Amino acid sequence: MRNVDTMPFSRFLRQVLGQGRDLRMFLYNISRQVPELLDDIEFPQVGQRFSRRFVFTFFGCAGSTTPLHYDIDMGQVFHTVIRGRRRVRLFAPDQSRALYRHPFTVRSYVDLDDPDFASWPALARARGYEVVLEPGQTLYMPPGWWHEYHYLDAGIGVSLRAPGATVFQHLQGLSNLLVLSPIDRVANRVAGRRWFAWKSRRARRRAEAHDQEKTG
Ligand SMILES: O=C(O)CCC(=O)C(=O)O
Repeated sequence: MRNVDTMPFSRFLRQVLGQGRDLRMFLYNISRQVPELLDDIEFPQVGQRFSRRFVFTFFGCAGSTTPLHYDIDMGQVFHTVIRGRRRVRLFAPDQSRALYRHPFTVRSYVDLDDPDFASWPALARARGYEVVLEPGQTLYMPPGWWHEYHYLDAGIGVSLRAPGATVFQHLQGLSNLLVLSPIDRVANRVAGRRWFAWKSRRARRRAEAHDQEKTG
């Protein structure tokens, strides 16, 4: 999440889209940064209360990957590709243990391209979907759905967000943002690698327990 360079937006676009420089920008909120662009967006009438305050855009060169996670606020997301194809892998929330979710986070660190089933045996049982999105296509991601994006071309995407569909999802989002994530941030600062290793071990134990429950 750290800033690696600072430059005018136009130069960023030229370098990433034109010259293939390996720079990425995620969660660039155009409502805050370039609010006039909101006039170019037609919010679809599909019965959702779309946020106009959080309209996130995503930029990356060919080969960029947004690692496997689900959105911390448990919102509903409509992701539209503006430019470039991207491959998306999706898993339902009930796959969290098979994906070895790290506690206190919404992240998984399994490698889906080169899965190491000796280290992550439960991963063999994970069931998901894979789709290639073309420019102009929109993917709906319900709250808590895991997603990994891989840019097949240099590209731009934009995500419209609506609140979670149930009270439970709202509460989960608040708890993620106000309780779990701050604990994780502090523990990262204090214990760094040891904290990461503890989360990995805990994720493994949960996956094993889940496997045992399944196999009786
Ligand atoms: O386009 C990307 O790189 C990631 C998109 C994403 O994670 C989202 O819309 O929530």
